[in-house]
Amino acid sequence: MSVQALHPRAPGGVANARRDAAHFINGEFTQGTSGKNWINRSPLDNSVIGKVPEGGKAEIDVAVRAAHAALEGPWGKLSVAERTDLLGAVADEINARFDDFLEAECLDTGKPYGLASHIDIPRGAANFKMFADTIKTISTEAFTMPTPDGRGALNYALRRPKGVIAVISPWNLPLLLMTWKVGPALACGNTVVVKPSEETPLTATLLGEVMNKVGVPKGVYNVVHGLGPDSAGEYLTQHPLVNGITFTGETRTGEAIMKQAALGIRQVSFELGGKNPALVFADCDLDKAIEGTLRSVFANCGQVCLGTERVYVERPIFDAFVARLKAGAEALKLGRPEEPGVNLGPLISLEHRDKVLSYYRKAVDEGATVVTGGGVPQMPADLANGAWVQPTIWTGLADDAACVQEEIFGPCCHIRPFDSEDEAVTLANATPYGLAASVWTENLSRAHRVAAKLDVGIAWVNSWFLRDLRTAFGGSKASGIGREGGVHSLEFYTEITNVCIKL
Ligand code: NAD
Ligand code: 6OD
Repeated sequence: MSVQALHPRAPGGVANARRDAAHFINGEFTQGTSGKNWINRSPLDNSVIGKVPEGGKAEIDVAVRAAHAALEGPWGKLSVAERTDLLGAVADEINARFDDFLEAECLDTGKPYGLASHIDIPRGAANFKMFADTIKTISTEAFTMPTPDGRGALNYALRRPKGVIAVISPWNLPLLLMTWKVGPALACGNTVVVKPSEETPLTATLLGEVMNKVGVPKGVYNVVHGLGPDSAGEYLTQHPLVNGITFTGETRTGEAIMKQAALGIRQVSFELGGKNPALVFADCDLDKAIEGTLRSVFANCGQVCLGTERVYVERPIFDAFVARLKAGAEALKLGRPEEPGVNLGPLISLEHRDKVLSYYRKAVDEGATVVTGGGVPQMPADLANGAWVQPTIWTGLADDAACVQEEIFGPCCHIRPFDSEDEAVTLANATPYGLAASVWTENLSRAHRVAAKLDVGIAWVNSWFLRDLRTAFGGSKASGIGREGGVHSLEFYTEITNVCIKL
């Protein structure tokens, strides 16, 4: 049965829509057998979006067994061309149902349509297209070798699917981050069981309709909703028929999942937290640096793993930079997703707002100067119960302050002056995280020099979140394990068999 048919779209934007979610197991939408569910609430105003069933051991077992069986079914027998054609059709169908995905994503997250229609939904489709293209063109290595009898031997590598992949995804870019893993997993011939974030169940469910519509065989794409510990997330990672676990989320959750993955020695691919720096040199183009930093700090209400929370600015332009970033932050328009001109939504939940506000208080306790924000904005009455916070900028914190060291995941940053390139690099590298950084300079030599010294997986120069999907994506240190993107995804989603033929 169609999720859309169960819950027809209400007129008037996301405010009036109501939508329940369902598991999608072996090609069928189901409420499962646990009898448990929770209420999904809108971060805009805390109103009820709908019910979500909580999967337990039983639902996970059925889904994983369906995924396992599908490996041997029609899916496993498709040629690469047939498989990638199907994934191309998935991408086309996401685009054909763009408005449905947009509405579902903005219902769950409250993010502006302007953002989701430029990033979340197009990338949801592109993630299938790009990996379908990659897998068609990829070659494997071959080595000839001498042998004592003079006849030699030939080695060549075969890439084979890893099997059933558990995909555990977060709430900040729900469709984008889930398909970033499902796309390559399916392109490589695996099957998946997805456990979306409990905060954002709708687009993963909707994707089930797309899979059925274009004819992806039953059991290839499965979704089980639930929580993490002692719920669907933990049961999925512990299931013995799961062959690999790909996870995006908090570093602490990654630690728990890694322990779970140790059972049966399953490989993990982790995209974790960050405390990303921006380095703004006096020789930058200040207009570009301000525009880019406003995006990197405040986009998606600061809930982007790549987002900037630490800004280091060379002293001669420090005051001007702070003044202009403050003006930009204060010009951001908060409101409903569909409202024209809105570029800042709420945080994902009241619970997350409590966490962000606790850092807002802590910053003051730690001696920060609050340049702007620092609290809860005055919203119109119909949004007063939502998870809104003010865009916030601090200066004056010590380098070891909690607000400078710990990931907050909100629309906030600390700005600190520096006096030399070496100092800027040292400050940038001085956290346990190593995900991304932005460097703002018009000096080409400096750009190359600094980028090479940053302990991060992704270094942008004069840009932020500019993505070529063929490039390696991931973090170093506490920000992750492994890289995904282009051919790098194949390292995790395939197993290599080396065939050695004695001639
Ligand atoms: P989270 O770690 O709380 O949850 C992520 C997912 O893990 C959810 O689906 C959750 O239900 C599940 N989960 C929780 N405990 C589990 C357990 N013990 N076993 C199995 N599954 C479990 O993260 P979040 O709050 O949803 O997302 C925000 C975090 O994600 C931030 O730290 C952010 O930096 C990080 N993130 C990283 C990247 C990246 O690419 N590096 C991208 C997006 C988000
Ligand atoms: O662009 C991507 O592929 C990606 N994984 C982005 C992650 C953003 C984090 O919030």
